[in-house]
Amino acid sequence: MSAKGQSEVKVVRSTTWSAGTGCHGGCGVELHVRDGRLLKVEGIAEHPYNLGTLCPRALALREYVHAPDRLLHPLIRRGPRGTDTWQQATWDEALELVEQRMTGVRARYGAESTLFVQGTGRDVGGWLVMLAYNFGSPNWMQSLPGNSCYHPRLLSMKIAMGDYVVPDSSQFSGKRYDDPAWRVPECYLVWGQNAVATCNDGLHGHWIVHALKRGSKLVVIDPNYNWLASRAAIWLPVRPGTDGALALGMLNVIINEGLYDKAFVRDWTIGFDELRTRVQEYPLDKVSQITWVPADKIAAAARLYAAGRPSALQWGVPIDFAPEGLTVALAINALWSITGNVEKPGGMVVARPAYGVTSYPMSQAAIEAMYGDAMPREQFAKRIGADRYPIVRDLHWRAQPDAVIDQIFSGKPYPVKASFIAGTNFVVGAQDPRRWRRAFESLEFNVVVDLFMTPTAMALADVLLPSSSFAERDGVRAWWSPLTSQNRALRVGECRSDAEICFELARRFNTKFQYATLEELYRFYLKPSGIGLEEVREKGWILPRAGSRELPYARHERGLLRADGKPGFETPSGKIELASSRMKAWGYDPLPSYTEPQFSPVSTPALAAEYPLILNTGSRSIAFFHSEFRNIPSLRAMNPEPLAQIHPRTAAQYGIANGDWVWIENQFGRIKMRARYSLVHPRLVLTQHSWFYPERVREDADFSAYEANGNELIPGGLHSKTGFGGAQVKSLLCRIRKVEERAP
Ligand SMILES: Nc1nc2c(c(=O)[nH]1)N[C@H]1C(S)=C(S)[C@@H](COP(=O)(O)OP(=O)(O)OC[C@H]3O[C@@H](n4cnc5c(=O)[nH]c(N)nc54)[C@H](O)[C@@H]3O)O[C@H]1N2
Ligand SMILES: Nc1nc2c(c(=O)[nH]1)N[C@H]1C(S)=C(S)[C@@H](COP(=O)(O)OP(=O)(O)OC[C@H]3O[C@@H](n4cnc5c(=O)[nH]c(N)nc54)[C@H](O)[C@@H]3O)O[C@H]1N2
Ligand SMILES: [Mo]
Repeated sequence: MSAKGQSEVKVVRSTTWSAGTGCHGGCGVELHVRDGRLLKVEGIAEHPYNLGTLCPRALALREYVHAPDRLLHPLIRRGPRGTDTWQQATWDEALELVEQRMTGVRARYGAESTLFVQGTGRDVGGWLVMLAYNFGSPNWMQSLPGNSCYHPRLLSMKIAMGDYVVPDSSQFSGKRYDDPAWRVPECYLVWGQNAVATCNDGLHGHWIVHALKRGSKLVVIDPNYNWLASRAAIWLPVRPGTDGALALGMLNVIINEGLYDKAFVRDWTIGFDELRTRVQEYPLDKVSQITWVPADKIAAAARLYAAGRPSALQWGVPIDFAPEGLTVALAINALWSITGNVEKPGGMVVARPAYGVTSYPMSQAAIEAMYGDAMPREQFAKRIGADRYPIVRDLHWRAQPDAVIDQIFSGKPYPVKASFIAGTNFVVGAQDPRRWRRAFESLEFNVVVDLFMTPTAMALADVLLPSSSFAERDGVRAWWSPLTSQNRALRVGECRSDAEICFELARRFNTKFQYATLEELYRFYLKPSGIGLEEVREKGWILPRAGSRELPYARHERGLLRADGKPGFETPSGKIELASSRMKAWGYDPLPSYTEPQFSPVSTPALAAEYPLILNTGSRSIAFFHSEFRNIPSLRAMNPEPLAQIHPRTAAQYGIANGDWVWIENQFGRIKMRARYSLVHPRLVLTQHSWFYPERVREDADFSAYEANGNELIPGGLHSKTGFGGAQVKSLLCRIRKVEERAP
């Protein structure tokens, strides 16, 4: 106690993740708490990931953690779904009910009839897998058509290169930019990513800014003149959805002008001749016509990128959303491969979970090692979509979302009857959200786990369980590097982490579950690292040790990438496959190609006459993470209303002033947003996504889920023929007009 009778301030070091910031990075933070209240959050200056910086969401954590509308207790629905009729319950009552209802469904229809649904990569995924497998269901899934977030890019790398690569920003070294082995990328190509606001998957957005400060020349491929575009040496304002053609056009220039790395292509790739033949179908005049980017600009960008020794490339989710997103991603793999930028300092380096630590068992052997005989091979094979998509069958360990929605309605080949939904608000965030809602409304029983009352919880939950923020969680995080720890600084209400909730249920569902405590499970995860839980907690973050095989550069030459220890890549041929043997075996085109968006001035000219503008939904705001944070006052103040960016010239044409409310409409519906002048491509309307009004969620008939939500304008089920990519949320059509206020 201090002199004033207040307790001392306790400072707890932890790592950001969900819930509380969302994002896919892991920033080091100090959480200052007193008497069970979070006072403030500060970035840790010496943390190798964020180097002390924090985003507005992390800085607003105090408001988030102590938000007056947080769910503090388990709730059981007493009235019909869709009504605000809840009864507070104890954890025992709530979990008892979940156990009873879900085991009932399991006994009647089989475990596979229950879905385990997550959104993006939060501190939920590993726990949901654990719960699904120990319940006996192979059906865990992401709530996004075509798995169109990162999975197409990840799979493209797995297929072409056998590993995932990321730009080398010296993140594997404690010395960071002072590490003498690291090189500044001469060219940094940012392809469809607003990285400074979105900090994606193991890349802190500011690392790109650091490279620019050190002299990297920037190429930006983006239809919006965003912050990075304004700093670019070359900016290519591409027509949304046509990135596949652009990549093939750039490959055409690099190959035909002989700008590729001949030694690397000869020694480490296969399929170059086929690729050379294929890119002849994409001469620049044709590519320019498709993409709306002048041919000389495309050529200049290709030359600058190919000349870089090294060049780095960071890409964003629009690539996944493109029609046939997987093949677009394959074309971009070919770009960094033929220019010899793989496993080079300042180029693209292989990233794996830190020290092999992962909560995702990605092989039958790994499942057995983690969870015994909970998920036998025959049961695993029942994954929804495995019969339709060979990649789901052979490579991807989840159910395919579009196949799931179809199967809910058809009941074939087996019925779907219940769901456990954690960390997703798909009644807002999924494309054609009404169809997703109808699908889950038809199930017998739904559990939702969230921190707040969302449209998804209102519409669907029979039991609603209160989750915690990362400040209330203990854990270990190994999303590439470094290996980090999360340390609980406080508890709020009766909230529990997803780990705690799923762990308790897994024990109830599987009588043979072999872990007595969560700590035991963490120790199991850490086994491959040889690092103890105490050590991770004490140090906070652990980078790869000197001499470790996790350190990047030329690992393919040293036999450090393949399981058999031979030089090369973990692909069937041991080389980077520019023409993919696996794609061919699955019956797909082994080479990248271009597919036009389904609704576009080219595919549907008559429709485009009626809806002359390109509708692009989902540009991220730094204040929000998808549908989250609109209930947090300081963040909402940054972006109080849903915004649609439009070029001033285009706005003038429709009599729209900056800040006017506008209707955005197309053949699927209409939404209302505020027009915001910006330097987007003049034929574009660029909207935010997943808007709802938390302040009206309990009152409005539709929980305000549709009024300003771009997903209302997007058909469900759009996806690539591989099952990966193609939700096309960024390349539809629309028109726009001012909302005429009626006289009072
Ligand atoms: N603050 C914040 N951060 C986030 C999120 C969030 O909601 N808020 N969401 C997280 C998630 S799950 C994801 S997937 C990532 C996504 O983050 P990003 O990959 O950055 O995705 P977007 O913001 O959708 O778009 C990035 C840029 O692509 C441009 N663009 C739009 N359409 C196209 C196109 O067809 N081609 C090209 N080349 N460019 C296009 C947009 O103008 C924008 O500048 O962000 C993560 N981080
Ligand atoms: N039109 C359009 N739609 C899009 C996109 C787009 O660009 N345009 N982007 C898409 C993309 S890339 C993605 S990944 C999806 C994302 O979609 P989702 O991942 O479903 O994101 P949200 O809709 O915000 O729902 C997340 C919910 O989880 C809760 N939550 C946060 N952290 C935790 C946690 O740790 N535990 C639990 N139990 N709950 C938590 C939040 O309160 C929130 O209600 O949206 C997609 N939707
Ligand atoms: Mo995403």
